[in-house]
Amino acid sequence: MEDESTTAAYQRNGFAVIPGLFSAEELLEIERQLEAHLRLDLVSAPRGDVVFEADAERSLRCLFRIHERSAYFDQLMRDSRLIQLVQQLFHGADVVADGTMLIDKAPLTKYEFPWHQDNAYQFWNPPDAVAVTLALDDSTAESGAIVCLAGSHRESIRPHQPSGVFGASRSLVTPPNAKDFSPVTLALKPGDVSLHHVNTIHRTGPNHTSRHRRNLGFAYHSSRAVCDKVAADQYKRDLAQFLQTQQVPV
Ligand SMILES: O=C(O)CCC(=O)C(=O)O
Repeated sequence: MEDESTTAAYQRNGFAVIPGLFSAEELLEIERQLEAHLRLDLVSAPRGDVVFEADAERSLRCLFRIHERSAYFDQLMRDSRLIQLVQQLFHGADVVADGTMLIDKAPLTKYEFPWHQDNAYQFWNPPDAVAVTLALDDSTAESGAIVCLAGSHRESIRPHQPSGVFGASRSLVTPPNAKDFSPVTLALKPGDVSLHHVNTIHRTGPNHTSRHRRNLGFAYHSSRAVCDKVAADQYKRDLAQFLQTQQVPV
């Protein structure tokens, strides 16, 4: 695996793309496992872990903490290629795998995940943590790919507020100034993987295409990073309270 340039790109920009990390054959197996898992999990997952679209189709938007209910996806999160990749970003520190989620932007869905930094709700200190995204479909500017602001991972965490978008917990109070950073669309093909630093400012746009845009997301932190439990617990309480006041499509 050629990782020197991945690490360099990640350190410079706060994100990187690794094309073709998973083969077509592996993707077929992931799809098979996902289909079987969804059949069961969509009826039994805890209320906060599943978000549906509010339209007539009621298609799935997000499924969180899949690794807690699926041995297969727990293993996938620990795939040696993913762990090695992340370990290099952490300069050899041990990698702790935190979770697996699925984000499915259904055809022609208009919502955005507004600009945010993942550490606004993960609270790692130091911010040695990374989100890994495995594309199951084509992720393009038209289908709502992740857009990262190059170099923004060197920023500290900016003020955030509830995003108002189901599935996206927090967003920046003030959108970033377009002149400060270059936005880069992480275009992915099925089997490609992207990495973004937990402080990188990023968003996703609507899906203007007639096809699904599904991403499997994996979260990791380094053994050097400590979670601010007080902030994390407060965040969980705020989120639960916020969800109670909303008409969450279930
Ligand atoms: O994959 C997506 O659509 C959401 C990605 C995202 O915002 C995140 O990983 O924090």
